[in-house]
Amino acid sequence: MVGKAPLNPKDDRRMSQLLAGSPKNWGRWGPDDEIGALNFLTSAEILRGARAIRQGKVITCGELIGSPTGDPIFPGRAQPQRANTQDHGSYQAGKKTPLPGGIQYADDQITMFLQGSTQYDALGHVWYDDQLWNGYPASETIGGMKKASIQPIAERGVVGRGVLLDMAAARGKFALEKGDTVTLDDLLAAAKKQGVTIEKHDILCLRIGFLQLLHTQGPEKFYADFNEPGLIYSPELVDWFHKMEIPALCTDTISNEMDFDPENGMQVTLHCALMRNLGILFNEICNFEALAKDCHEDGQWDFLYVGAPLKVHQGTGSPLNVVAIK
Ligand code: UVW
Repeated sequence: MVGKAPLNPKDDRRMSQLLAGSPKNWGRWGPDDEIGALNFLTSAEILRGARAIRQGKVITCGELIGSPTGDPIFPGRAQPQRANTQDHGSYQAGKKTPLPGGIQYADDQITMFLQGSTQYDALGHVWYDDQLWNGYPASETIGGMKKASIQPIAERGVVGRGVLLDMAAARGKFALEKGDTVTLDDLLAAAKKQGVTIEKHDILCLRIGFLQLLHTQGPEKFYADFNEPGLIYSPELVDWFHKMEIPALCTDTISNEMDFDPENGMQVTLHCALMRNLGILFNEICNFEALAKDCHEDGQWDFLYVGAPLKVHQGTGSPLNVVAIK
């Protein structure tokens, strides 16, 4: 547990040591569960979310795929590549024959990482100690995720009451920048400032604003010393997510958290504490610009959140376009 002997930076079991006393939802929904905290989103919770529809507004929160200024992408992953395989030019060049009736059509294909745009991580996407969500062995990931893949989440769909907190605005900024941390106190203070109550089983959406800087700063500056601003690990934060039974954490950053913990230097600690241990769904690379603007204007920070990832067999994640309905 934290606060005991300092963690040795060369020790491969540091995450295990840090999270030794951290809460786990393993087994809570049986030995075969693959959707984790989405189990909290019962019919009653979906109806509670539907009660946030008060104006008939629909706002989508997906990032543009194939943006002319580059897509936000975790370092080491390639940009999505979309290319036409045929179009009007193919017919003009005589490479394609129109269909009977003189019909022509355009086709294209895309090569991208399943985590390469607005997306959900499958619960088995990140692990330590050779165990995934619910205790499945890490060997289940080899060649395709046999356990805790995105498919069961896609079959279920993700619907509930969403609440947006504009963490950048709460700090008087357009966007949080590298080095800016977000703690539990920051979350609660932002909610208070916005006049919104985070209720048990809410889908928590955080606007950090950082990804907008990719388009204004350019990729070189944006990716230099890559360490996104955002949530940082604390036992209190993890306990709060656990107690509030939060089904999903959604942000407009690539990792949903500060990549490297400022105290211990470990990477993606919250993927381990929240996703792997509590089964909380991670929705990353959202674009909350339009939603935040609308919430600032009308003062309504809750909405029905709808997310439908693709049913990718054995996928480690899936792109999706999140829909917020007010
Ligand atoms: C990793 O955590 C490695 O990736 P992502 O931020 O896409 O979940």
